[in-house]
Amino acid sequence: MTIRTVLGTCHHDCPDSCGWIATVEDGVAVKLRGNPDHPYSQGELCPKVNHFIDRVYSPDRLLTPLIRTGPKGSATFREATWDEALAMVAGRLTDVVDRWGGEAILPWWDAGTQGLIQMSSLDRRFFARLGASQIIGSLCGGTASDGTAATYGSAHAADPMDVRHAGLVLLWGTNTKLTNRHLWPFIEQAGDNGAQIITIDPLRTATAAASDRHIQPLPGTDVALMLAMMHVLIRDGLLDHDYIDNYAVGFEALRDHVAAWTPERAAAVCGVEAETIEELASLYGTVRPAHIRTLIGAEHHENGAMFFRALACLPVLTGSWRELGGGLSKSTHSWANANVDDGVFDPAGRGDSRREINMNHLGRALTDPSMDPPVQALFVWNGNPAVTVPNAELIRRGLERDDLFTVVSEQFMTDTARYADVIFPATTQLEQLDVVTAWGHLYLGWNEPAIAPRGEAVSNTELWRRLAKAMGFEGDDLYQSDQSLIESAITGIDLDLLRREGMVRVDVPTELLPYAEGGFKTASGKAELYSDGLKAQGLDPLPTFRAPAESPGGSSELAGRYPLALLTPKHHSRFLNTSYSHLPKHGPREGGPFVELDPADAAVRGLADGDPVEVWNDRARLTLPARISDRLRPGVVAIPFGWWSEHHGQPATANSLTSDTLTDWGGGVAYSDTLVEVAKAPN
Ligand SMILES: Nc1nc2c(c(=O)[nH]1)N[C@H]1C(S)=C(S)[C@@H](COP(=O)(O)OP(=O)(O)OC[C@H]3O[C@@H](n4cnc5c(=O)[nH]c(N)nc54)[C@H](O)[C@@H]3O)O[C@H]1N2
Ligand SMILES: Nc1nc2c(c(=O)[nH]1)N[C@H]1C(S)=C(S)[C@@H](COP(=O)(O)OP(=O)(O)OC[C@H]3O[C@@H](n4cnc5c(=O)[nH]c(N)nc54)[C@H](O)[C@@H]3O)O[C@H]1N2
Ligand code: SF4
Ligand SMILES: [Mo]
Repeated sequence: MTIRTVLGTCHHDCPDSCGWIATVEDGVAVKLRGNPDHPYSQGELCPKVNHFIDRVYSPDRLLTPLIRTGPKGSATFREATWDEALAMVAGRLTDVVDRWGGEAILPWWDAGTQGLIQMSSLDRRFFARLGASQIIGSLCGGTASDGTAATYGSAHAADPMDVRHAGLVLLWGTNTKLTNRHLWPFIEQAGDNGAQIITIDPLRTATAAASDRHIQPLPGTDVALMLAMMHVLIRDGLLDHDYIDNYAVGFEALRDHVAAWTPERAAAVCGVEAETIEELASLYGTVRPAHIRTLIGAEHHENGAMFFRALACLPVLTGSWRELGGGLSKSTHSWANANVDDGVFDPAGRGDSRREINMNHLGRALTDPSMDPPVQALFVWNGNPAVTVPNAELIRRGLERDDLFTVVSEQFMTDTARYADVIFPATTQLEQLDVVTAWGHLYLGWNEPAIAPRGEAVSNTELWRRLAKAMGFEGDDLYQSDQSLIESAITGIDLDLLRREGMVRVDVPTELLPYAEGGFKTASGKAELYSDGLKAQGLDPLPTFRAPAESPGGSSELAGRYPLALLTPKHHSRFLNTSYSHLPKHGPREGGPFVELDPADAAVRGLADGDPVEVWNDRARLTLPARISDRLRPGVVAIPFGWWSEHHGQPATANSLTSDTLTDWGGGVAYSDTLVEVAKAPN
C-alpha cells in the first residue's frame, strides 16, 4: 500500500481559505485534516469541510457528461460521451452566433471555487473569442470594496489577524463565529487581554450572543447610527485633529452635515436607544486601539456601498489608523494583488465593447423581451444561481424557456443543473491544481491535486480547453496549461516554496499599517470625508442616510402591504451557501428551512411555534414552519439561506422572495431590503 500526504487549500467562497493535508492511500483520499502549520487556520477545518471526503466520493457526484431527455427542470438526463456532448455544445454555439451574434451567449459564474485559475481564467479568452456577453457586478464583495474605496481610494484595509491587538472590537454586520470562524480565536485573544467585543447586527446571531454587548439596529439603518457616532465624536472633541488636518479632506463639510444627526434623531431611525449610541461613540472615541471588523452582510442593501463608505470615515476621525490593531478590517482580497495579477487571463484587446449584464439580473436577462439580442445560450459554472441569486422565480421562468440552450458544469445535480440541456461533470479541489487567494487573511495557498479526477470529471480549465478544441479555435492562449497559467499570474513568489510549504504570506509589511501616515489612493491623496468623485456620479458626496425604498421606512405603499423586513442570512454551520444542504451529514442534521418571527409579530398573526405559514410578496410565495424566537426585533423576520427547492418541498426558495434592486454603487444587490407578509397557511 502506498500512503502519501498532499498539501492543499480549501477553495470554498469563505474568508478562511484554510490550509489542509490530505492523506491518500493507493490513490484514494482517506483523510483530510487542517494543516497545523497554517498561521491563520492553525490546523482546524470546519463542520462543512470536515466531511469533504464524503462530498468527493458521494454517490450523487456527476461523473459523466449528461444530455437532457425530459422537460426542463425535471432532472431527466442520459449519460453521454465527452465527444458527443462537446459536439452538441459546439454545434449549438455556432448556430447561436450565426443567427443572433455572439452576445446572445451569456457566461455566468461565481466563486464556487475561488481558486485563481479554476474560478476564472481561460473562460475569459474562450468567451471573448465567441464575442459573448459579459457579466459584471457581484453577489458578494464588490459593493463593500467600492464603498470603502470611495473614502480611501482603494479597498485596502487592516490585517484581520491584528484584531488581537485591539482594546475595543466592533463586529459590524458580520457573523464571525459562523462565517469566519478561524478569526474568532484572534478576537478571543483581544478579549482575554481585556478588550470589549461589541456586535452590531439586526439579528442576535451566535456571534452577537458570544459578545460582551449586542447592539441591534433595524436592517439598513446603520448609516444613521454612524452619523450620530460622528456627531458625538465631534461634539465631544474625541478627534485626532492632527490626523484629520494632514490626511483627510472635507472635515468641515462633514462636521456641519452631522451637526443635525443627534443620537436622538438616529435612535428614531435605527431603533437603538440614544443612550446606547452615546456610549458606543464615547467608547469608540476613547478606547485604543479600536478595531472595526466588517465583512459582507451589510452590503446586501440598497445603500450597501454607503454603509462601507460611511464606516470608513470613523477611524479617520479618531486617527485609529495610526495603531496596530486599530483601523478597520474587511475582505483582504485587494492585498493579494501584491503578488497576483489575474488580468493576465483577460483576452488581448480587452476594453472591447461586448454587452455587459449585471450577474444579479440573471432573471431579467433571461426573460426581458427588450434584450437585443435575446440570451439564447447560457453557461453556468462555479455557482447555483437558481438558488443564490435574488428574484429567483424570474430565473426559473427564464431557465424553463424551450428556446434557451443551457450548459452547466457541476459536481452535483443542483437546482440550476436540473434545467441544463448539457451538464459537464466537474472535479473537486482534491482533484485539481490551483492557488487560492484568500479574502480573510494574507496567505496565498497552494493546492496540489491529491487524487485523480473521479469518473470523467474535469477541471474548469480543462473544460475550456476541450470546448475551444471542439469549436476549432486556434491560438496558444486558449490551450495554456494549468501550471503555466499559475506561473503567468503570480509574481514575486517562489512557486516551489509555495508548493512545498502549502502557504506563503503575500508580500506586504508584517506590521500592516496601510494608512498610518495617510497614503490614501484617492484623487486628493487623502481620506475623502467629502467626495467630489461621488458627487460627479450624482451620488451623495457626504456620508448620507437614505431609507431603502423596500423597507418599513421606505415606500409607504409597499410597507403598507408588506410590513415585515425579511433577512435571509447564512445560518447553518454545516452549509456553505447552497453547497452541502443536499448531503446526508449536512442538511438532515440542520433540520430544515423555517421562518423565524418575533413573539410580538407572531401574536398579532395568531401564530404558534411550528405552525405552517405562508411568507409572500409580489415576487413569490413560500410555505414554511414558523419558529418563534427572541433573536430578532419586532418587524424583522428571517429565513435561513442555503436550502434547495427539494428541501422547501416547492419550486420556490428563500431567494424567490428577495429583491434584485442593485446597490447604490459597486454592482451588488439588495437581498436584505425585502418586504414580506406572513400568515397562517390555509389548511
Ligand atoms: N457557515 C458558513 N460560513 C460562510 C458562508 C456560509 O454560507 N456558511 N458563506 C461565506 C460567504 S460567501 C460569505 S460572503 C461570508 C459572509 O460573511 P458575513 O458578512 O459575516 O455574513 P452574512 O451572514 O452575510 O452577514 C453578516 C451579518 O450581517 C447582518 N446584517 C444584515 N443586514 C444588516 C444591516 O443592515 N446592518 C448590520 N449591522 N448588519 C446586517 C446579518 O444579520 C448577518 O448576521 O461568509 C462565508 N462563510
Ligand atoms: N438570500 C441570500 N442569498 C445569497 C446570500 C445570502 O446571504 N442570502 N449570499 C450571497 C453570497 S455572499 C454569495 S457568495 C453567493 C454564493 O452563490 P453561489 O456561488 O452560486 O453559491 P454556491 O451555493 O456556493 O454554489 C457554488 C457551486 O459551485 C460548484 N463548484 C464548486 N467547485 C467547483 C468547481 O471547481 N467547478 C465547477 N464547475 N463547479 C464547482 C458547487 O458544487 C456549487 O454548486 O450567494 C449569495 N446569495
Ligand atoms: S469552508 Fe471556510 S472554514 Fe471551512 S475549511 Fe473551507 S475555508 Fe476553512
Ligand atoms: Mo459571499
